Amino acid sequence: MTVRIGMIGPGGMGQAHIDRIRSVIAGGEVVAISDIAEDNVTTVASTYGVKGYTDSAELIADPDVDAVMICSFGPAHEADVIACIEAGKRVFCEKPMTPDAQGALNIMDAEQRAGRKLVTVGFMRRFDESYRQMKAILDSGEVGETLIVHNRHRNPTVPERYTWDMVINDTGIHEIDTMRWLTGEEIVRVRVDTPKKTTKRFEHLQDPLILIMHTESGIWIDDEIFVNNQHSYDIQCEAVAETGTIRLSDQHLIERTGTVGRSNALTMDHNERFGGAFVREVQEWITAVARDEHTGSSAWDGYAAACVCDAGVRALTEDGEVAVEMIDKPALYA
Ligand code: ISE
Repeated sequence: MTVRIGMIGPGGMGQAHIDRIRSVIAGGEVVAISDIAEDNVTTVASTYGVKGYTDSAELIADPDVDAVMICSFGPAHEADVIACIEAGKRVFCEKPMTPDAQGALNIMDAEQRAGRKLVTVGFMRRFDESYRQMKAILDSGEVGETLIVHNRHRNPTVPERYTWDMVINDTGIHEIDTMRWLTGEEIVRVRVDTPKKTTKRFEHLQDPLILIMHTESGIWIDDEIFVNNQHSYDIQCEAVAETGTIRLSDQHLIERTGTVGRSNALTMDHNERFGGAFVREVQEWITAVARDEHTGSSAWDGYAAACVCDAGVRALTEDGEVAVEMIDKPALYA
């Protein structure tokens, strides 16, 4: 069976997914797109030869659409995810599922009314080979307990429409989810430290910043988030355990040697750095949809990350630590 996919919000990320589905992923076909920007609907629909809608509700209701991928702007996700659940269609929603916990609670309520898990959240780092190897070593117990994790999340630039809170709920959310997955623990307290600001970008941003997180058992995690470093998409992670330290290696594709010395090619783009992870996650989702099964991160993972984001956004404007508030896990997600 070929899974017929409708995509909401085919911007850069969405079109990268369409290209992957057309070139390297098996078992799926994008048959329709929707976008609130009419000119984008015309361009993307004609580029890929698919149906185009300006109203996402019409795409979700289209009988030719078996399942939906949502790649629109985070604040627009909630209504479309709930509409997919109510239509009984499986939905892959890019991160953040919702920028705040209330929206995520509304999605979990809809899924519980439906009585089954239909939502998969696009936390792609869980599918990255190097993170997976790191987790396998930590889970094996061969280096003892994990004590500390250091992260660095750097982007070349972000556009002016990137609001002050997105540092946490659009960028830091990657480490928030990855740390929950890597340690197998919830994050219970956060703090934000604010270094000297870069002059290279917009005044409305605190850039860089350090997000400090504590897990249930006391693992201490830091995350330097610097979204206007002017040079590269640079993701680093180092776990310090009792008898060993595991670190992602540099992710450059090539190393060049010449008259000016030896240098690495720097990645500028998350689609390049995490290309393999995106392919694996979307392939796994399409395969599961064809079997009418759930796979990947659930709405609970989207909710848990949003709760940490809410605390992190508060910590951006308050001194000291902020506790993460979460409901008990509903039975559907046990
Ligand atoms: C973007 O949405 C992503 O997901 C990137 O991985 C992240 O580095 C960037 O900061 C986000 O805005």
